[in-house]
Amino acid sequence: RSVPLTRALISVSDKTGLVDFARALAARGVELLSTGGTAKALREAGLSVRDVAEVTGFPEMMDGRVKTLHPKVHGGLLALRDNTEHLTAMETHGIEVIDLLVVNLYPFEATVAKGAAYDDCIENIDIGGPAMIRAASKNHEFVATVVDVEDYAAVLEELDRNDGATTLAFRRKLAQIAYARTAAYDAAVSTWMAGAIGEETPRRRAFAGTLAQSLRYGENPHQSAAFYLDGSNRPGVATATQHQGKELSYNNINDTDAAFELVAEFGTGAPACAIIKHANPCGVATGATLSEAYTRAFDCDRTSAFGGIIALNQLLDGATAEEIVKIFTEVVIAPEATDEAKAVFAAKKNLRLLTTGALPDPKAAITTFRQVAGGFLVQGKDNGAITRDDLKVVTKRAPSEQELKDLLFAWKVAKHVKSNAIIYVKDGATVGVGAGQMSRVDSTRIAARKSEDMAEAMGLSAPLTKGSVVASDAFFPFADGLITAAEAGATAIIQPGGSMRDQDVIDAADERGLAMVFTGMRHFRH
Ligand code: 93A
Repeated sequence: RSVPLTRALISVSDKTGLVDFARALAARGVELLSTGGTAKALREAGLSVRDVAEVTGFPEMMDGRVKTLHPKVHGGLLALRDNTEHLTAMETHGIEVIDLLVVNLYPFEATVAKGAAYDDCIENIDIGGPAMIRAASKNHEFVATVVDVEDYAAVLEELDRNDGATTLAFRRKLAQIAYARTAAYDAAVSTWMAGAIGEETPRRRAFAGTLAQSLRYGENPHQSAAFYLDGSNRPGVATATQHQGKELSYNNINDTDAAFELVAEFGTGAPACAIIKHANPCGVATGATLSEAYTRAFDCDRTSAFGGIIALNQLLDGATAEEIVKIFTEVVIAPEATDEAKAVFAAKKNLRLLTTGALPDPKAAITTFRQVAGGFLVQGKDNGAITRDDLKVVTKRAPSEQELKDLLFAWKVAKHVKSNAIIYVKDGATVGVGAGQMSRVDSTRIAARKSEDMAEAMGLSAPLTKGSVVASDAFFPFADGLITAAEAGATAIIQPGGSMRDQDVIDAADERGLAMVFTGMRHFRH
């Protein structure tokens, strides 16, 4: 049914577009009711408004904690206008109907994002706003609810189309949006609290985010997609500044995240670079300079690096930018970039440059989720990390100092490669990556073969796997994977251990003079 719009209650924290919208409503003969700050803004713009305090007969009190929590407000929002009992109650208690509710909530998410103190966050939990939104939306049979500045124009169009009334279909659509907002709001409160009290557990949590961007499409052009912020304000692709290039796609965002999370493992110490294709690294390296780190990462697999996504762990300088633009790259993400680097990139219109101000903390407690048919799988992010003290040497030969360094490097990378993951590393650079195979021995072979291809392309006398070390994200179930790695020239292995056949694998290593360490921790990634 159509409901003529006679009275609107407007109570908004974000006053963007408020005056124009209210003026347009007033011009259509709508009476305006408002809370303190909103009423003040409207009066200053020359509009006539009734204070909610006048309607309720109670002043706003307790620092505004109690403004609209009153039967005269909630009765006006909830009353069924075709129910005689409801109508009698309205008459008895002097309750007037409200046909339109316009509310946007205390900026809780923004308050958390700017790192406000606990008490400040608590004070920004809106109570009266969500209560009204939920009440008005429940009663969408009669009441329209607007929670988003973006919908003001649609309300005016609706009124113009329907002779100053709203239709049920329109009110239903608004109610659906309104409940998404209150659900997201409470989820943000719960998520913040979990962090604030150190209870970052995937159990008993709610999930929601705020829409950052509608994406043109998803993984494929026939899939619709959007990008949401989780409110944590964690440095990364979600909060980055884009300096140039067209809009990021769904796949770009996914790959950029994978690249940046990987390079963040290296902190801000030695310059490091990760190049990602289809969410897997095709080259990761450290170097004396950032430019060297990039070229060494590139040299791991020059073929795959084409059209890749590059993450850097420190200030992107002009020299590195010069190297990067030699081939086509989709996205570069770094904490900062110099003006020279930006100038070099400016000539490459399709290249997106993102800066974040900082690296994400790889140890942060974060909850991840993925959808399965009929549900969600939820888990804490893999923030497991080991040091050399955690390693158990299981072979006759212990790794040399250089091997140890490379083993730990390879292990960091392994965490970011889809299982089954096999990573060959030499002198702080990957020289072969085997990812996402259903058998571990295949990953071992593929990584070695790619390294042979690179050696041929670069005119080297031997593949770089010769004299390398190898990481395996989970244990070798049989000795064949280790034997393949040894044949490719690997001299040391890092793996979790824990297979029934560990002894076979250790024996195969000893026979070939390999050093092997167990981490006791695995890094499956699916
Ligand atoms: O503190 S509250 O939870 N108590 C209330 O009764 C209440 N009613 C509306 N906050 C309340 N609001 C919120 O005030 C609205 O959701 C809106 O965000 C804000 C508008 O206040 P003002 O008009 O004074 O700027």
